[in-house]
Amino acid sequence: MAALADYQSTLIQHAMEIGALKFGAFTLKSGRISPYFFNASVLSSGPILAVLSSAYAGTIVDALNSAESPLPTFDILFGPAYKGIPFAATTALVLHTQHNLGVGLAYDRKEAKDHGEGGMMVGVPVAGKKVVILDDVMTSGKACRGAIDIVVKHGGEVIGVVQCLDREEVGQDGVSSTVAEIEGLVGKGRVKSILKMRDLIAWLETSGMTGELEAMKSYWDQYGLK
Ligand code: OMP
Repeated sequence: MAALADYQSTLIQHAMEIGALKFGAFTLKSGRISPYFFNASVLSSGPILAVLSSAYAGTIVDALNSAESPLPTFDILFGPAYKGIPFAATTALVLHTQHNLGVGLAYDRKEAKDHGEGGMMVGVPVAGKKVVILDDVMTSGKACRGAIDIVVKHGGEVIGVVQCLDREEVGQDGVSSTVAEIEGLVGKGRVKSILKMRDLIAWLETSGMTGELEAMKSYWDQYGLK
């Protein structure tokens, strides 16, 4: 396992302290029973948003500069409702203040508004623009696929995806990886994440939480990347 970068262990440490990362038995949206759950909605204070959005922005900038699998320059960060919205907003702000990179912000509503400005989309119109989707957690890729569909339906081109946590699981067919399935839609090497499941395992290896570590490894054997 590769050593964790400082920002990764800081984020895991904060997530543990505030109960955003929990170990136990959790039923996921996909129906899989997981020994851990990452609840990004708990990441809701100024200090933790600062840590998180700096990590998202750093991941995006590294991806733009990557030699192996660069992310093309893009126009808009799209945060899917609901949890993606504050994270995309604070990350767009940090891209500007810390990296001198100006991108637009867009997000969707879960229910169409039938008065005022109306519609499903808020923020900079995505039509004809290059869009990066920014969201919390990827498991089977269902949520991510939904976000891609929305952007495409409104005329945008999705050129990348950034997640807080890639759980590195096999996709809905139980065979190919979720990342490979999503990269089939947005381009190879264009699904990026701050943390991966292997980083949580690496962190557990240094923390002395042996029971949790064993449970994580057997989950990986069942649903992890093949
Ligand atoms: P998929 O749509 O299967 O990729 O699952 C991703 C979504 O599941 C996230 O957007 C969350 O709503 C939720 N989730 C978590 O928030 N944390 C987890 O650790 C696991 C899940 C999940 O249900 O798979």
